[in-house]
Amino acid sequence: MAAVPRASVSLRLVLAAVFGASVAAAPAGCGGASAPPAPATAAIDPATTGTIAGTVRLEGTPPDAQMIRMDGDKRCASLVPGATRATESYIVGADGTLANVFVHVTSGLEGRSFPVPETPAVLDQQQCWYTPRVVGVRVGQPFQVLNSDPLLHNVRADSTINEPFNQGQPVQGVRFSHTFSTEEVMVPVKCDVHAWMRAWVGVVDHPYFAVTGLDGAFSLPNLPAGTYTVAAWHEAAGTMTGTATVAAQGTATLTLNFKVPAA
Ligand SMILES: [Cu+2]
Repeated sequence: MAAVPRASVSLRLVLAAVFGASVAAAPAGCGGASAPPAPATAAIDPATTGTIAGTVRLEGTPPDAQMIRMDGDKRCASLVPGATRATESYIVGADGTLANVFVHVTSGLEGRSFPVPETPAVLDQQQCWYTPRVVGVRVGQPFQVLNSDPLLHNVRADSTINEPFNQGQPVQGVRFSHTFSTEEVMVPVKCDVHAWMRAWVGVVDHPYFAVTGLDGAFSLPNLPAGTYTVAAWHEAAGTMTGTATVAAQGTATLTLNFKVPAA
């Protein structure tokens, strides 16, 4: 495949490996009153697919983390060394790589539908903290909230498109299962008992999403050859998009650079 040029223009992409006919990018759209997941369209021949891969970085210096006191709930405090924990609004690795970014395709997949996994996506509560902080789930896929702590949590999803839920979980090991009915990026999740607990759920109706780790990397494999809009969301830095054109059996590189918002 062709060599991959790289640039890092904020709010725009970089891409490579252009091949064959491209699909015009339609306006990004998500949410709305989409119906229950349609039956999956015909399986995609792997020989016709490629990958969008890249890295998300943060430009600028983020505000310092704040220390959270967890001694308001003595049982939380007993689980956490020092009874404090730093906020995680920005988790930045070497060279500015940015973690906890939800990356997903927002256009280019029109007319396609995909099998929905039966395996649940899980949001855990451990030591009075959500793990992971950002999680993706498919429309129609089981979403489970697990309480691994020996104390009461109350998980509240403040969704604005899907039906919200509010569920007490008083017992260690209990799981609450929910299914989202339509796309929503992102659904904020909070705990009514512990005000510092924060998580976000990205609900999409296709398998092309990822959450970055400390290396800022993401990969969206098995995409049919074509042109796609890719959106990235971060809890503090906001949202941005890029575009990439994928060739069959090729890899398009997409660099997404967030800026620290002005205070
Ligand atoms: Cu809690």
